[in-house]
Amino acid sequence: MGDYKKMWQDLNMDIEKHDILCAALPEQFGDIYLTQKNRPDAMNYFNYVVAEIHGARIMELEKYKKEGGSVVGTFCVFVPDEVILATKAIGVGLCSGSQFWIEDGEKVLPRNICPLVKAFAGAKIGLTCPYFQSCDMIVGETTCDAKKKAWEIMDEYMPVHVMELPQMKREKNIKEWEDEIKIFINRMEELTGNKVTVESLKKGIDVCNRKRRALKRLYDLRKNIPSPISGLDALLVSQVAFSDDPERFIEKTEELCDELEERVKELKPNGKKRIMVTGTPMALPNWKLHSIVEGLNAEIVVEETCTGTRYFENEVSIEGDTIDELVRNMAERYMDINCACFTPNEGRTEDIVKYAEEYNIDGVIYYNLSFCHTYAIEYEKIEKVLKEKDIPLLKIETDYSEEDTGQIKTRVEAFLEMI
Ligand code: BJ8
Repeated sequence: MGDYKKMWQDLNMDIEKHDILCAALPEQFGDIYLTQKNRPDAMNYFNYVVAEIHGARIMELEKYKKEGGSVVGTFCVFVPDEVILATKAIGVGLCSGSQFWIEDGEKVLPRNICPLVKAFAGAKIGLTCPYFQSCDMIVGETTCDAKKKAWEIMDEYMPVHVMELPQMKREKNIKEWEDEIKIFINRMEELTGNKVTVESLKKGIDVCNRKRRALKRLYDLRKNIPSPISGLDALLVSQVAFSDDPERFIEKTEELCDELEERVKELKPNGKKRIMVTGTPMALPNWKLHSIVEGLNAEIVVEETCTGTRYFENEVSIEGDTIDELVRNMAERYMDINCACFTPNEGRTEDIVKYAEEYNIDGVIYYNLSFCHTYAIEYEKIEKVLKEKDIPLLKIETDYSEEDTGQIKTRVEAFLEMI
């Protein structure tokens, strides 16, 4: 990474503390990613993004802001990127995937809540994340209790806009989400000074749809036996999708897929067990489960998570001549996401069963971040259905620390032997 000290100082960061994080990440990335054999050449771009994660991309954001642009941070796949793009703002998904931020997060939040929430709070409070420092506003949502209450704390540190996500999927709820999108449009217009028009919204929808298509193409390639890309690499691509420039991301992901298409022609069976991961998201730099599983005789070929299929499945229809019609299209697409915060949430079970077949999987690992109650409770339903279908299932509940790595490895090893 280049020398960005001056930029970080201008962003009012805690340089000393941030240096500790900067020193640890390359080693972690090197050990997990660069030791993989026979990686696609096109992954070099994604390696570069990680190497420059707190540097080059932040420079772009800062340059954009100097030119009068706005940057907003998001935490959930329900926040409609289309609106952010339509107001000419840059949206960045704020990573909350490191143990590094937990200590600071616990200064303002109880210890017994999900690490993702503690990490994002810690990243802001400890002044160790340049993305937070670059953001003019963050956009929260009322998904789980931990997030819902954390916005009130975050509000003391920076402007926060909270979208009220309905927790059922009736027609009335879809209409409520339409209203929330409209309120969000107003707030984004106020923040940026740019009016949303039918044309700008259609443009935003088009970019997001093309991004979804690129990710879907990558995932479809993983259906090959064996997959032409490791689960670790595919996860990295998904994680980068949240913060990279969308057009550049689409181009680089399509390049990667072109290369993988060539690879598919040469593939030979590798005897590895094909695993689906389902559950809570894995924000950058959370590579814990993937590195454990792929360190054994297995490959992860699909993630039914928000850093996986839930991010890109289903497109927003571009049909319509008014903002109201386009907002309705968006509400319909977003309300089709099967997050465990909904009741009931049958769609998720159906998705898991469908993917198990499509990706030809041998077993499912249910990944549950500690203290995420909605996903923990939903486990039972999914277990029941997978049992009926005779699909092996292993539940792993964990946080970002390394303390249980050995124990998880032993459990995954036993699971792989069993299937
Ligand atoms: S749509 S999964 S990104 S809310 S923060 S719910 S892990 S206790 S992230 Fe999520 Fe949107 Fe749903 Fe997806 Fe649990 Fe933690 Fe809450 Fe979490």
